[in-house]
Amino acid sequence: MLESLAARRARVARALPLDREVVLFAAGRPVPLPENTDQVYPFHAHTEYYYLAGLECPGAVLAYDPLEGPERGWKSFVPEVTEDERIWEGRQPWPGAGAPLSALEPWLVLRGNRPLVMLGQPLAGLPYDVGRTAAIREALLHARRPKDAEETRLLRRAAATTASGYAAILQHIQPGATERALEIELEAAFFRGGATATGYHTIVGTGPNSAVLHFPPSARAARRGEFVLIDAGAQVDRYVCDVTRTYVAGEPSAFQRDLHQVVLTAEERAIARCRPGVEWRDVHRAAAVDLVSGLVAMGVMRGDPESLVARTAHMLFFPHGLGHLVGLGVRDASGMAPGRTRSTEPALRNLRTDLPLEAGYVITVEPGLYFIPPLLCDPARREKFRDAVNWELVDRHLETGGVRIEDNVLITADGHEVLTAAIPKTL
Ligand SMILES: [Mn+2]
Repeated sequence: MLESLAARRARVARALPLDREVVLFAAGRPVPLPENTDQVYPFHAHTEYYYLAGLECPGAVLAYDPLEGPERGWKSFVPEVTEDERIWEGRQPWPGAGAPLSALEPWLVLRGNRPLVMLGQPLAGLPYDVGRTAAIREALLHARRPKDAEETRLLRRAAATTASGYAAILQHIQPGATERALEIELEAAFFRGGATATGYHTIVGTGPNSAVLHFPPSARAARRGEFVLIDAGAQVDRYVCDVTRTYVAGEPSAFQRDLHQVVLTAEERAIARCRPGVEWRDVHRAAAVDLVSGLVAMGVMRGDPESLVARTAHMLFFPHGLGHLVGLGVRDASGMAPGRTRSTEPALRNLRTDLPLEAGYVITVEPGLYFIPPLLCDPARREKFRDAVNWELVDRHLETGGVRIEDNVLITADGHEVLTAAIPKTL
């Protein structure tokens, strides 16, 4: 076992508020496709298992007994490789991975009268303590937030690979390029650059599609002068970057340049605010004010930016949160600080990430401004924000699409480091 994994297990064991419970972390099993095709969805060991076991092993279980202590209390169980698996998949036993899975039951029987905490993908037919499991899961989520040296190393590799993809795509951003063709070029470069997978489903949106927050690439071709928004990242050994850049196919208009610059300025100012101790909700709110100030300067919105944000008017053009934690998966250990519930402040009610930043966190910073017809053509919103928006100007730009710029930021002891700084973001 990697030294770093042993250290990680001991650190996590100390962070979990355990008494005499027994804890299992189960990897889960492959999920067959609905038809009888002999195929399964790509196997992905449950994050709670993978983080502590480092194995992409179907059916495996990691167990922890707190009465035996943070160093000695861990035991790994892996299924024995079947003859069918050797024949059809060429699978070999996992070297040094642990005891056969059949030894799990006797291990549990020895500890039979103690509460069971079931993390990862629950094992079928094994009753567990639901309340204790929820509490321990929240503590584990929090303990996973600061990235250790090995995780940071993998994230730097994912960032370099992601940068190689974005470098390769630039020459292809031309009028006539389809969203699908751009996706293919980008992902091919990710894989050539060492990616083991894409981090998530690549988003490529041209023209009005650039305002669709999770747009799956289509056969639509970029027309001259349209926005091209790409949100994609490479994955290296389960560690993921999440990057967005917005380009124009051909020459940008003055309006597009202004919109892009407003988002870029808000993004850079938000990154500058990232350091330990800062509340993420405050970084989000300040970015919303920066975005609204830019829209006021462009004549799209009217009024005092602070009060417009307090009235939630920014959500007409910036309807999502400023970012989320990223690392072991695209929304790694995101969410609330322990014990915190959603803010009741109207401008912050949709924030799903609400915690103070700490050294070791890796967080996306991704402001955006979009012309989203379902939001902007809604009569109730038009009435509520009648005075806050130049609706005539908005109507002329309903097909414009949107701009988002996203980087991944490592919080350091005294500030931050942008892991994805090598990817150019000027128009
Ligand atoms: Mn993101």
